[in-house]
Amino acid sequence: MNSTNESTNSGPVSGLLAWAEVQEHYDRVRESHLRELFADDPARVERMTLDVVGIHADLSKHRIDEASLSSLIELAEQRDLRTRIDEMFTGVHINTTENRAVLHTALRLPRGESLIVDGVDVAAQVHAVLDQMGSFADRVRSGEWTGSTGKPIRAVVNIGIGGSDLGPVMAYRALRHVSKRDVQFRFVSNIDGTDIVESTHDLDAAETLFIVSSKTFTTQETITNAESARSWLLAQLGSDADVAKHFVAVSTNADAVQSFGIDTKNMFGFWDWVGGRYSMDSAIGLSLMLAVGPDAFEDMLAGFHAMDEHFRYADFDGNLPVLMGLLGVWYRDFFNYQTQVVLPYEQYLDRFPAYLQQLTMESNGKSVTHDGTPVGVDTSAIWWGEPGTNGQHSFYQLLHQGTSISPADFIMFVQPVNDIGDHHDKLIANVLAQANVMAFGRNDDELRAAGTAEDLVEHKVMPGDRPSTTLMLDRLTPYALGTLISLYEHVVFTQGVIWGVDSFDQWGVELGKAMAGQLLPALSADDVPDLSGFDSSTAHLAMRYRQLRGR
Ligand code: G6Q
Repeated sequence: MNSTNESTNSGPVSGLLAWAEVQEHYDRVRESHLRELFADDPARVERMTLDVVGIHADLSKHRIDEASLSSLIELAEQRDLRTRIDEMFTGVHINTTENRAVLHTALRLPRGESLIVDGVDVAAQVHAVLDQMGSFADRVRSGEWTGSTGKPIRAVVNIGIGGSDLGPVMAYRALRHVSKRDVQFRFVSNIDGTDIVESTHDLDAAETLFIVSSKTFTTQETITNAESARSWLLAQLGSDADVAKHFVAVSTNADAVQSFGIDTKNMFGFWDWVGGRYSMDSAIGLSLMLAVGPDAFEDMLAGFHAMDEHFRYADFDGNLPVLMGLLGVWYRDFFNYQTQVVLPYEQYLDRFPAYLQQLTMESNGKSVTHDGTPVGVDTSAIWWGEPGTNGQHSFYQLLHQGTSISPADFIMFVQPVNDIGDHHDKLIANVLAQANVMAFGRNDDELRAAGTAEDLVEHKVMPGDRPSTTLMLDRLTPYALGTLISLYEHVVFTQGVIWGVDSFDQWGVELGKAMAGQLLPALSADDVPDLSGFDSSTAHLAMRYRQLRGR
């Protein structure tokens, strides 16, 4: 093997000496069931539990021992993770294919701190926009800002997609319990006309504010939805209505905002060093701030920042994002587990798995390293999930007895937001039970001892040895939410560094967009289009569509 001890983040990770050592540990540890790992090490839970900025993280139910975990940490050292972290936090252009800094951590620097990047104090810029957002949010929330007829705003509709939608809608849903309940919040993303129609059909335009959220302000879905929103508004309020009272923009593209007809004084800016999927705590979170208010938004930023500091400075052996990131590599590349499931036992986090799907898979669903050579090992797992306990009545069967193994992240809160009856104790009993059964299962001897009919024993065997992390937090506050999101951002970062990929580009989504752009005129043209440039299947489907639409 072409092994080297040198620190490097380019080229295949499998060439590192530490990779071979991790492989050796895997060959050993794979033979031990979690039952044995627990039996052999009475101090295991204590040793493998971390308390990090309000998150009590139990990593003991992982198929790993001390020596193998140390080899993974050595891998991170050899991949120079520490330097890469410093580079991210200080504004080095680590998004190499787009030649950009990656500074979402600057979005949550405390007021008064400064961070000079390329000669500019980006922290001061961030706080200037936060102040602009805060005073706008106060005006809307107090009723001082009114629509064109003088009515206060009772509905806020965020129009955006991908990174300009998933974060805001996830966080809004997570923090509904601290939101302004007399204002409705809606999120429109899909180009499917149903989305904008269903999101506006019961609203009074005179009381509605649209936030058009788009970093580029060129995204087809968002601009199309924004145009339809404007038509809907004018249809209700008359063509001479003051549209500026009902539309604000969040963007980096002032020219495009202006040409859409939105007053740039009602535009909230951010910067090219904020990636879409890392932008929910920038001005892209304006809808969230309108919902929860500037103070709660600031609390959330403080949570983000606390986790940032932990990630930046904690030793790797006590660094939660690093350890969770390395465990992901361990399972993906050595155990060959292909998916990772996220199971929040908190209804308010119902969109958290969807949010994480973009964060993880758009970041690390890559096949080449920074220098364009093949990664050579498997990269991002497929992430998925649903809130508990709903999933227990559907796909958990596969988690427990299926032939594919999905490591799970269980997320739970000690204090219920809605403390009614014994709902919460029942919820917690379920999450603890599921993690227990995944790890330890039931073997045939135990089933027989419990009197199970012989012909059902094999059906009821629960193999166990299915790993999970349990994250226990006190209560779902804005601060706690910030820590959780930041945790996963840095898990993704850690894994991207190990694999040597650019976690901040997304070239894989471009070709489909370009192809849709080429097909659109062919679908709507009056004359029979020339589809000879397309494959016969696409051409056939396009022609059938035209025919059935009477074209
Ligand atoms: C995120 C991606 C992508 C992006 C959307 C919306 O990292 O780049 O999901 O956020 O395509 O882009 P705009 O904000 O430019 O409309």
